[in-house]
Amino acid sequence: MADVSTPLEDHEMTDEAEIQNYVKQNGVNGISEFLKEKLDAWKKTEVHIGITGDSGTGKSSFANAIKGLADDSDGAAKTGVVEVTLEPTPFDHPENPNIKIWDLPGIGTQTFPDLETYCDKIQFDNYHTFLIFSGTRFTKNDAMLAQEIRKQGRSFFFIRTKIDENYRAEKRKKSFNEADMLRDIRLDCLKNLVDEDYNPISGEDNIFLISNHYPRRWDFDRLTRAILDALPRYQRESLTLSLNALTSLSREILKRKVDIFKRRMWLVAGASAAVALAPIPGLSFGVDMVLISYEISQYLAQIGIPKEGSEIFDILADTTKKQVISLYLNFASTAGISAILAREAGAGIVTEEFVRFIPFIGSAIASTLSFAGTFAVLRIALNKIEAVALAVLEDAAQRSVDNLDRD
Ligand SMILES: Nc1nc2c(ncn2[C@@H]2O[C@H](COP(=O)(O)OP(=O)(O)O)[C@@H](O)[C@H]2O)c(=O)[nH]1
Ligand SMILES: [Mg+2]
Repeated sequence: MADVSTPLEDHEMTDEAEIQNYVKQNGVNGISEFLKEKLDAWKKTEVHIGITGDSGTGKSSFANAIKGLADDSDGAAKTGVVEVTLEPTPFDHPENPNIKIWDLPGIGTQTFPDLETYCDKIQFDNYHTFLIFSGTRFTKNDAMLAQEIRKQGRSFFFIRTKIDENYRAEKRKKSFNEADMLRDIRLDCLKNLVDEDYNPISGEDNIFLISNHYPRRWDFDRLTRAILDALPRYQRESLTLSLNALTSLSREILKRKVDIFKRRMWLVAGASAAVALAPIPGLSFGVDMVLISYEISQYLAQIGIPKEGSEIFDILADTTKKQVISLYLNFASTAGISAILAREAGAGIVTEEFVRFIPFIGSAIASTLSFAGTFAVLRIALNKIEAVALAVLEDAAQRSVDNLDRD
């Protein structure tokens, strides 16, 4: 496994600073390749998340849920099988093999006589963050483990699963109040999470009450965001783009995806302008159309616009379906994209807006029509795709069958 303890400074250096350095040393020679490499960085970044907890607490189910997989779909982890994990075992992400959620042995397992043996086995350094699972309440062991993780300078979260079961049981009572129920569960969870001096190990906010079967409810979305926030930058981007916003119907995740694409737009524009390709018909300047199409195809795929004929597409309202179809028509082919670019160029692309990038990649690139044109077409594409994605989310929310409240 790769060492995940690479110095954070590397990860946190801004693209701007890095590219400025590159241009200082090499001029704009090879800048296109350099920028493209940066664009692909998220795909090559490994993310390692360790999940620990006893058998039956919902670890496998969670690994499926966060990837947006049904328990019985291809590539999903087996759930409901009583197995004692003795070796860290990865649940792979079906689309992004670099995202690894690790099924770690539970600390309560007989084979680990003490914490030290357990820690030797786990090797905390190999993970970016830890999720400690319980289906009931946390134990002294969980508390010790969290302290050890903290000592190793890693973050952890406590996850209490199966909230739907509590909900179902409690709902039958006349005095039922959901907020009270959640508060009681939370307080109960906190009880054992204290150190030897009875100081709390975790704040209430670090306990997440979730249901793997109803990820649109309770803390599932908040947990997903908390995990993202605990990761270094490239890992965060990689996991963000690999998540399915529809799983938790999360506008927040959707927005985060869009923001990542917005922030890198100028890298694409830079790489596109750096290659002096023959102009496309109707345009007075050259762009790297292959790169532009590729980037827009990433928007469509990673933001999660459903394909025609897919299960999600079928539940959409007719107006949304039309929007989706027109998106693919306009943005999934170089012909469609060229047409938009030509139209924009006709409307008079302004380059002044982009002088702010001159300090980073120089005016030879940032003040060209190629740069501005690429930027303009990407911005149009992303705005449209975001708007349609919101409509899809809206439809999915309305049509989502939540049978929890039916009976
Ligand atoms: N009601 C409910 N059942 C769950 C939840 N998470 C997991 N389960 C069920 O609990 C059982 C054990 O889950 P599994 O994911 O295999 O647990 P693991 O042993 O920790 O990997 C399975 O039957 C799951 O369907 C949940 O949030 N709610
Ligand atoms: Mg399992």
